[in-house]
Amino acid sequence: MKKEIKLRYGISFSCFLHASLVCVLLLCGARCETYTVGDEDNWSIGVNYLAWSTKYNFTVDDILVFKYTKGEHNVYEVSEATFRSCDASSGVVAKYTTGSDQIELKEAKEYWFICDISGHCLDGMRFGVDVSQAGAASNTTASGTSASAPLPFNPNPNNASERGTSVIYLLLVLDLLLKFF
Ligand SMILES: *[C@@H]1O[C@H](CO)[C@@H](O)[C@H](O)[C@H]1NC(C)=O
Ligand SMILES: *[C@@H]1O[C@H](CO)[C@@H](O)[C@H](O)[C@H]1NC(C)=O
Ligand SMILES: *[C@@H]1O[C@H](CO)[C@@H](O)[C@H](O)[C@H]1NC(C)=O
Ligand SMILES: *[C@@H]1O[C@H](CO)[C@@H](O)[C@H](O)[C@H]1NC(C)=O
Ligand SMILES: [Cu+2]
Repeated sequence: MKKEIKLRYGISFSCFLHASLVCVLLLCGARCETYTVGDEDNWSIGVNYLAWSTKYNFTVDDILVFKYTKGEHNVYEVSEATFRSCDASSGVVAKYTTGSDQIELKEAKEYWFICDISGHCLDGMRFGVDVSQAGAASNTTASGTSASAPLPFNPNPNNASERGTSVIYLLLVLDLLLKFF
């Protein structure tokens, strides 16, 4: 843990020096979380997604992954009214059908999702998430990590997703290369 913090401060320092695209990517890499909808149950019938959606606090740039067998389900982003009625003849914002749909929560707002396969929405394949601005909700007093950071880099005290961490390592290497060549 200590090593990781040190690494992140190292990165934030080189961020400060470079103020580069790499830096912008790093900020996202450290902050974004990826959530599999339904956790190990994936996106399927017979799961209480309203309960699932209250398990986490979602912030801007988080990613929702819907896993299901292509053709058996789908994912529609819809309006709140369509979420409530389960009638997707109107109010559809976006449709996803690949079976492994990654949806980035880009804005601080409420998002509503349903499955549009006949009957599935009414059977519980629907939920909403209220996405908050990054930083607004996270107020963890982790020992010595957050208080004294003078740089615009906010190390997430919660576990970063594996994806985020590997992005950091990749970009750290990139950043070092940029320094030396
Ligand atoms: C959820 O999806 C993953 C990967 O797509 C798969 O390996 C796993 O078996 C699925 N779980 C269930 C309960 O279907
Ligand atoms: C979400 O945020 C609320 C208040 O901001 C907090 O009480 C709750 O514990 C948080 N939940 C999680 C899973 O972090
Ligand atoms: C964070 O927590 C501290 C005390 O624990 C409190 O004084 C402060 O107002 C909180 N900040 C936010 C943004 O909630
Ligand atoms: C963070 O990850 C470690 C292992 O990578 C795990 O043991 C620990 O429970 C996780 N903590 C939280 C809050 O998820
Ligand atoms: Cu379905």
